[in-house]
Amino acid sequence: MVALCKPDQVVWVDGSEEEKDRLTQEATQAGVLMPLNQDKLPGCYLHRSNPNDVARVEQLTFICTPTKDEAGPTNNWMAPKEAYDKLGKLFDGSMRGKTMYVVPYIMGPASSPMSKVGVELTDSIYVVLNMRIMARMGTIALKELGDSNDFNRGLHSVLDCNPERRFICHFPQDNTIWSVGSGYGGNVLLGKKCLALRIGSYLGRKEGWLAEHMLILGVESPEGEMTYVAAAFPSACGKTNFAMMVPTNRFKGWKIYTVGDDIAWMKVGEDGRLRAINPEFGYFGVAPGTNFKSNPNAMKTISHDTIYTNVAMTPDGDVWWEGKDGDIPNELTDWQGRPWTRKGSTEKAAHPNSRFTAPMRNNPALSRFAEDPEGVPISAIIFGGRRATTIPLVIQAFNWTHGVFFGSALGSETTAAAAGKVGVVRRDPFAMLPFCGYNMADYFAHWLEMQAFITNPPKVFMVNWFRQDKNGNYLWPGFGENMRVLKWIVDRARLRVGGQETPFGWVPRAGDLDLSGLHIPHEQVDAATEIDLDEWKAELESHAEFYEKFGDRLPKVLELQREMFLARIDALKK
Ligand code: GTP
Ligand code: SPV
Ligand code: MN
Repeated sequence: MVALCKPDQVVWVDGSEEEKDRLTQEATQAGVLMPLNQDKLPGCYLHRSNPNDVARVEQLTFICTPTKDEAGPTNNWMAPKEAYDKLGKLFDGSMRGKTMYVVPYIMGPASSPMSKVGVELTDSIYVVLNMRIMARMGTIALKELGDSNDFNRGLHSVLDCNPERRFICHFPQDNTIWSVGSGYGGNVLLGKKCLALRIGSYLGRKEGWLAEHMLILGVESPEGEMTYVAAAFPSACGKTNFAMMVPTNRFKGWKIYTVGDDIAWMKVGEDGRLRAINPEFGYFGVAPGTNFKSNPNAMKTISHDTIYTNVAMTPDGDVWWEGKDGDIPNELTDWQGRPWTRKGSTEKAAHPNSRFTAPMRNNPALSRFAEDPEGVPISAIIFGGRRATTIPLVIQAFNWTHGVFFGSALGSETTAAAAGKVGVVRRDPFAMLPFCGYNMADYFAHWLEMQAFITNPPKVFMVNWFRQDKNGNYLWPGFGENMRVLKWIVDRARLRVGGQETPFGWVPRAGDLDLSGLHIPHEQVDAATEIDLDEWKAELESHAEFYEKFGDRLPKVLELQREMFLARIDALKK
């Protein structure tokens, strides 16, 4: 790769504190990082990306399997040879005058049977400093690798950051990722979406485990009973917030512990239970909307040793974004470095997909099992999306197959986490649409097959925190109030609370959801939990178009489920 990219020098990173200080100083001198107010935010820096490079680019992300069918209808595909040729030309000489950093890293706790080693070669000092937060990196990874040859080969160059020369290519058969032309998180921190999800899901199918876009949390009752839950919500749909939730006052004594906030690797343990680890070491979280009321644990987590990307800055070197606590400042520097005033500016001061990169060990709610090499046992799996209509606050699948149907048909409104139009409902199965590294129909089949290996499969649920009234206001208050829903989920998973059967699953009966002390009108809760047969009919009919993409490859049982639910509606409406 050195012969290809022709860097001026090669630096092997070791992950030490001294190295961090040296690289931070270099990045500051080069203007890649700006020191923030070190009294308020010790160890914190601001990075402003190229304005054309602020989110994942799904149309430029490719799965390069030998055949197009292996990548499937939901992925962009490029033949491996074509991709290597095309990107090879772009990498040729791309690091002239630059440093190539060699970044060895582990996804997962050191010496966990579930962990994987990667090596990312990059010419971006910003990538190195972010990787150091997001993964266990440096000497520790070389030690983990030993003399094995089994590691992910990652190559990254920012080039001139031109969207015309931007490609993120995955070669699952080669355990290789080539990323060029971007400096943005999900496109370039190759351990995260590229390895842990796209290559990971491919390996998971081959090796019999699951790589998922899921948070993992532990919820502890006042009596000390701990239950672990994994939840898949699409990008910018509430995973980090749910994983760090501080329960509403009504649930004094209940506590949420974070195991992971974005990615779960799950396999069946020796006890026959589904066990999950978080392969990451830090959080790459959405800044807007984060405040001491919505997510106090995140605010504490990002108060030191954090890299901020594309947020606004106050005159005294503090950070700011839309939805932060306190009054809106009169004057700011916006995410592009331009002056911004409260009275005069119409654009947002922080980019809607501005982010923080913070060490997981900063999190006051970090689970003491977050680094357990065996993972935590999962009792419930939750799917959720951002849906203004149709999907109720919570509903439980009748069984595992029905749960896989829930996941396969998940829909959500698009967000700023990916380039493109925001707010359009699209199918985002298992919140994995942009992250599944092989044919999505085979992925559904893999999920269906997993049941055979799990002695006591987790119960499966669907939630929606984002249903709206006709004026566009959220019906459900969300955040810490989501504990009310989680409590029902835990009790259902432990078979000790009632439910009401509907044509599409179990929902709480009146009285099953603890609503005491919730200061919203009863009708509003009713509207958030309502199941409208006409809306569901339209929903199920809209799944057909999505399913048809997969042709015969779609597991038959999923289409049968869809038709059965439609038939149940018709029977009810007679
Ligand atoms: P990625 O990092 O892109 O995968 O996002 P995520 O799924 O971790 O989403 P995150 O928790 O960062 O939340 C995204 C946005 O949704 C933020 O602006 C939150 O404030 C908002 N949000 C999170 N939970 C809730 C909720 O319960 N209700 C409402 N109304 N908004 C929420
Ligand atoms: C997401 O978009 O789901 C993220 C941010 O978690 S990124 O790392 O850019 O993918
Ligand atoms: Mn994510």
